[in-house]
Amino acid sequence: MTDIHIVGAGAIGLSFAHALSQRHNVSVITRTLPTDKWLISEHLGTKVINAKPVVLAHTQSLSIANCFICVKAYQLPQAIADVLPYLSDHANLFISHNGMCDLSEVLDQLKPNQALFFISTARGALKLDDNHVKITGSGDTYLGACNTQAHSIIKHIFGIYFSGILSQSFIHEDMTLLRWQKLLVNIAINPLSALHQVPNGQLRQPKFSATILALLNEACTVANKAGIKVTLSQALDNAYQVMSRTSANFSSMAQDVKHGRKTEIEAICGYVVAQGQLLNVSTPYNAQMLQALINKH
Ligand code: KPL
Repeated sequence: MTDIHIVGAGAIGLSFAHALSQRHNVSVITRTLPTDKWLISEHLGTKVINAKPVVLAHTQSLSIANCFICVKAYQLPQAIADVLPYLSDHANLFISHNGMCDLSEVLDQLKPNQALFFISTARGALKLDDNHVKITGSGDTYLGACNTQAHSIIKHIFGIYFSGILSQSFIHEDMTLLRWQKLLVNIAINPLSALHQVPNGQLRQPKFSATILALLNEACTVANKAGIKVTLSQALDNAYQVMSRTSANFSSMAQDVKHGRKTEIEAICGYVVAQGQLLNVSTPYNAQMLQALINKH
C-alpha cells in the first residue's frame, strides 16, 4: 500500500481515486474542502470513495511520492506548478488530459529521479454533481513513459498502480503515438457531441459520418506529415469503438458546454489547425469546429 495524491476532483480524477483506493492510501488535492463525501456509482451501486481531501495551503509539510494530475489541458501548467515543490526526489508524476500540451517545460523542471508518465484513458465517467461521479463506460487505459526515469520503471509502476486495479489497462511503448491516438479519438467525438449535446453512442448515426471522416482525414494527414504513423482506417476504428464502449457517456466537452465551462477545443482541433499551418496542410473542418466551440466559451 502506498500513498497517492490526485489533483483534480473531476470525473476521471474521482474514478481513478476510487479504483486506486482499493489497494492504496488516496488523497485528493482540492482548492477548498468539499462539503460532502465523494460518491461513485457503478453497475454494483453507489459507494463512498475512500479518499481524503487535502488542501495544499492548509498543509505544513507534505512530501508527495505519487501524484496523478487529472485536469483539463489548459489547467495542466498551473496544476504542475502547484505540486512541484511538494514532490519527493523519486516521485512518480502521472498526467492525464485530453488534447496536446507541450510537456518540455514540465520535463525541464523535473529532477533526474522523478518520473513522468502519460495516461490515456477512454473510460466513460460522468460528474452527476460536485461530489458524485458515475461510471458510464469501459474504455481502455494506456500508460506511457515520458522521460528516461519513467522508461526504466514503467513495468514495475504498471504492476503497482494499474494491473488488477484499472480494468482494461495496458502499457503503450510509443508515447508520441499514444498521444496522437488519444487526440484522434477526441477529435472525432468531443466537438460534435458538444455541439449537438448528444451522448457518444449517438455519433454513430450516419448523419455525422461525413464530418467525422473529414475531421479525422485532416488530422491524420497532419500527423503523417509530422512523421507519426497513424492511418485513417485505424483512427476511424478506434473512434467508433470508443463511441460504442462509452455510448451512454456525455463527453467531457459536451459536459463543459452544457455547464458553460471553457472547453479543451484549443488543445484538440486547435492543435491540428496550428500543426497544419506549420506543415502546410489545410484543415478547414477542424478550423470550423475550433471556431464553433470557441464561440461557446
Ligand atoms: O476522453 C473522452 C472525453 O469525454 O473527453 C472520451 C474518451 C471521448 C469519453 O467520453
